[in-house]
Parts: sequence; C-alpha cells; structure tokens
Amino acid sequence: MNSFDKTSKNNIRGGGIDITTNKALNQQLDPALLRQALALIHSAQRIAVIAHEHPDGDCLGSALGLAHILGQVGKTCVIACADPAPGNLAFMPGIDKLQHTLDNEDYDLVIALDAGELSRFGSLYQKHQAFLERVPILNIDHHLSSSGCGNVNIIDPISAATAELLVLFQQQAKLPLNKDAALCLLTGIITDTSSFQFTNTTARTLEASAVLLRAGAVPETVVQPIYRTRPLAQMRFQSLVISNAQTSCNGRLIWSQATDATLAIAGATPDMDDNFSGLLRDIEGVEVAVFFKSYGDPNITRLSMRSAAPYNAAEICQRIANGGGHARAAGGTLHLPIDAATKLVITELERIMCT
Ligand SMILES: [Mn+2]
Repeated sequence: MNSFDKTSKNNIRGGGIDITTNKALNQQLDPALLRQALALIHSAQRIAVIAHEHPDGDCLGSALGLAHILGQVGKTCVIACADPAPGNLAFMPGIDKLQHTLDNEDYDLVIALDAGELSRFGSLYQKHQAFLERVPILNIDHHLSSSGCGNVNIIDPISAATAELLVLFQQQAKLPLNKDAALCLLTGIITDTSSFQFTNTTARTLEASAVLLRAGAVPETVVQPIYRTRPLAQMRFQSLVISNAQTSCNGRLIWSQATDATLAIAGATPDMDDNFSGLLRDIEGVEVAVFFKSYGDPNITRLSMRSAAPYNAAEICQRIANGGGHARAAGGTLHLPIDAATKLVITELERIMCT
C-alpha cells in the first residue's frame, strides 16, 4: 500500500550560510522536494501533525502553525505530542487541542516536526509504531544530526528553528498565513534563538520573522510569558542548580544536577528547568556546560549540553549519550542513575578538554 521508501534520503543540506540564505524567501527550498511534500499533503485529508517528546516552543509552535496553515486550505489537522505543553506556551492559539495519542489512527498523513527520528516522538511512537511504519510521513526538521524519518524529508540545519523552515515552506508553496499561524511560528523562532541571541540567527531568520510580524504576530505576546514571567519556585530551583554546580578544567567545564529531591526542595515542577544548561554556559570562563536531570525513574538521566567552539556538543552527545542536536546545544539520555551518568560524561569531557 505504501509505495514510498522511507530509507531513501532526500534532504536539503545547506552547503553554506551565505549562499543558501541570500536567496529570496520563496526560493529557498529545492523545488522537487517541495513538490513531493505538497503531493503528500494534497493527497491527504486528515493529517496528524506531531511534535517531539518533552516539547518546546519550536516543536509545538511549528505543529500549531502548520496546522493553522493547512486548516485554511481545507485539511483537518490534529496536533499531537507525547507530553503536555509547558504552561508558558498556553498563549498559543489551539494549544488546548493538543492530543497525547493518535487515537484511532485515522490519518492519511503524518507530519513529523522538529526531530528526525521516530523514537524522538516518545510514547506516540511506542503506542503507534505499526501505524507510523505504514502511514506516509513528511518530516520537516532543522537538526544537524537528523537522519530523516519520512517518505519525504525536508531537513535544513541552517534554519534556526523548524518554524523558520516552515515560513520558507509557506512562502514557496504560496500557502495562506493567518495571524494565529504567524504567532505560533514566531514562538518557534523566538524560543529556538532565545530572542535572536543565539548564533543560529541569520539574516534569513529575521526575514522570516518579518513575514510573521506582517501577518499580525506580536513579539511581546511571545516574549512576555516566556522570558519575563518567572514563578518563584523556578527561581529557587535555578538557585539550587547554580549553588550545586561543580567545575573542572580551571572553570572551563561546569555541570550541575537536578533530581526529584531538588524539585521538592524548590517546590518546582520538571518543566521549570528550561535552559539551565544555557544559564551555566553563561558563567564567565565556561566553554562547556552540562545539566543532568533525573526525575521519576532514577535509572534514567537526561542531559543537556552547551558548548563554545571548538567543542561540538552534538557530536559528543551522539557518541556517548544516545543523543544529538546542534553543535552549540545538544542533549541525550543515559539509562544510568544520575551520578553514574554524570561521571561517564564528565570523564569524557575532561579527557577532551583538560588534556
Ligand atoms: Mn527546533
């Protein structure tokens, strides 16, 4: 029934930032690849748009933004994610309809966003594995380490956010862009660039954002709940993580941990640890920062890593922590208690950085 070959890769791999991002916004994608993606969309009526587990502003903003766009051309879109949305994303129109399963698997197409491996969709993948192996999948992502999990894969690591890539898609495909779609996509771009502060921000990122502002998105709507409103428990949690931080290699390497006990002391919830590795990275003299966390199952530790050149966080996380991501920001999961996971990763970083 499914004539697509999910193993044949058909990706965009940007060769150089100057060349690829200097073209007009509506000429950025390989036309043949865009046609293939649109063919999948045109032949579908009910579409599941899925966001990766432990969701962030980009995967959810992208999923909602695309659902608002495709809704305007008559498609029925359902958005799904294994985990609940962080509370500070409640302002995004349509977030209240987020599902945590693909219910009766009644979809002609799945659009998988902001991750390139089906396992990154967590319990959605575990619950619906057989369905996801037979349904056509369009995969749109911007992670360097993405292998592409779709029949058609639009993967562009030059995009600062999947949402930026979706603006290019919308522009080139001449799809409608309403205010709700624009606000959700702007959320993806703002959160993945930390308000245009990260080095992934290009002129094209700003041009794509300008398109969204012209369509009615207001940056203040995104920035106020995400960057300016902090629960006291989150600030207490942050202060514990900073107080417990340890350093090595003359302060060039820093790390800290959080467990259920840390959450309990602070009165915090797991979603409050957003960007703790970035916070550690911003300490003077730091070149690599790692935040380790283990909540619920004490034998599973997740980590997020931030690095300065020449250290490649994506490469390190991929090699030793079953993870991946971007050169400067990456993460992984180890099936180890937090102290063992910390020892493994820090020993390797010390080998790379201190010798
Ligand atoms: Mn992203």
